Amino acid sequence: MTESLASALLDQLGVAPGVRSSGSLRVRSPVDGSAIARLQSHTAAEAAQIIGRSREAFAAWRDVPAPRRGELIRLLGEELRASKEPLGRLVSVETGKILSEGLGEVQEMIDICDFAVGLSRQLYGLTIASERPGHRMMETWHPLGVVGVISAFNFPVAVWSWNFALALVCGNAVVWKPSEKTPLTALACQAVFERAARRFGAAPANLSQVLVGDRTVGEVLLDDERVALVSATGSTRMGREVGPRVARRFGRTLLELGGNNAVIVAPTADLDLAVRGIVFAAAGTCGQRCTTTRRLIVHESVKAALLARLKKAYAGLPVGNPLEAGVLVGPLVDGGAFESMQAALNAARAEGGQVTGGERLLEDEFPSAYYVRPAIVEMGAQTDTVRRETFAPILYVLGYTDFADALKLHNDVPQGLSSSIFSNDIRETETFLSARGSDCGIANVNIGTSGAEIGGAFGGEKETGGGRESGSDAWRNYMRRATNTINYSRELPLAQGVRFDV
Ligand code: UN1
Repeated sequence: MTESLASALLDQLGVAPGVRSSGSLRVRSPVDGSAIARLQSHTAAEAAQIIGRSREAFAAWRDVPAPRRGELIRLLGEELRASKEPLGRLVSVETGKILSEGLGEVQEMIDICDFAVGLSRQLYGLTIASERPGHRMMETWHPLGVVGVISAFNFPVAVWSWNFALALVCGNAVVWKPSEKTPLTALACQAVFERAARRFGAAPANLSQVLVGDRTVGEVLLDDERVALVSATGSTRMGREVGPRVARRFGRTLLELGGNNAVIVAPTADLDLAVRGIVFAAAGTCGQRCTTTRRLIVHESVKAALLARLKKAYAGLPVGNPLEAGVLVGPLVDGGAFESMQAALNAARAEGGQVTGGERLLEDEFPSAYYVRPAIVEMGAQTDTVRRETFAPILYVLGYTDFADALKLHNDVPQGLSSSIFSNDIRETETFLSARGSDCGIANVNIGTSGAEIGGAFGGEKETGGGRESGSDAWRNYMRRATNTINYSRELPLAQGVRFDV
């Protein structure tokens, strides 16, 4: 069933049938575990050729004025609007997220295109006062060259688009290595982009290329000196390898790694909002967002009431085929994810945790897919298991009485992506947002940890990797800064008053 659906969607999106039916890389849908395509992986030698072609594309593209480059991204936004429905559906088939979230992901792509179009006229540098008479200083921003994008299965297209739209208006060419779990949506994006490029007319060939395969092809991007920036989204384990390896050749990296995001619920919290915010962020997307809420730090005075409501909401969550209306929680991506979830739950039990939910569901209907009841785990302390990111719907619950302790617990994990507080006490909320509050890259008040808008910079601290993508001034990651000093006088004074008369 999913195979024919995937096939119809790929046809509609313009991906040629030939490329999806031969080769040894088998793509499975988490919806029912069935194989939906077979792709040919690139070899390392082919990857190197792809990088070479990207470099040539860059050499032509950097000469195109940035607002013209923006026009290509404007057309990409139009093509994405036209393809939103099939692409969103394909995202659901390939990742298992519910259709509304699949469509939301495409909307996120459209939004970043709009943002990048505006940006294409705003790649500003500063003008700086020179200490020398008859001199002027300024900054100019230039493209980097080839940008390698390594993306994860859970946001298979949005994260690429954050990188791609900005990288292109900044004048770069992009080589994209999608997760081997989700290469079909990548091929679809490539087809959509090619339609935009044809309408644009004058775009150099190979501005966008997709590398298909497992980590061995991705590794070519890490080691090839022609790749100026590697933007990688995935696990901390992956980032630990990518960062030093690219740094060894002085390449740049932009890392978006694991999160272990917490919500603090204070005594003054609006519990109606908190319940809705927490359930979406903790159980939505089957716990497979890097921004998923994994820890709940709740004041003892409201803990029992909040837990009762959360357990009730969890028990009633419609778990099932993500393409069906009314379903709110789809499957885990695969059996490996299911095993990691069970291992974490067992470890938490051994540490004294009380687990509600977490069991496999719908096994009869979908023997090769992994549906679960999202889990709530009441913990007596923030143990090693709680401090680890498990990419599954597990919400660890910890109590607190003193706000300072809540903050300490909050920050006492290795990751630092997203965070939020539900409170109507301005002292608490402002403290949470202050320098001694949340140590994360994203800190929210009275909304959950996930579902960030594209306008802000997205990313986090500590083991999350420090990168910032998407909105605000994240575009600077895709450019290099040159400082220029221009002498319009007939003298040659030296800076710092140095005399060197020849
Ligand atoms: C991710 O999970 O890798 O903030 C990205 C969010 C989405 C992006 C998540 N806009 O949850």
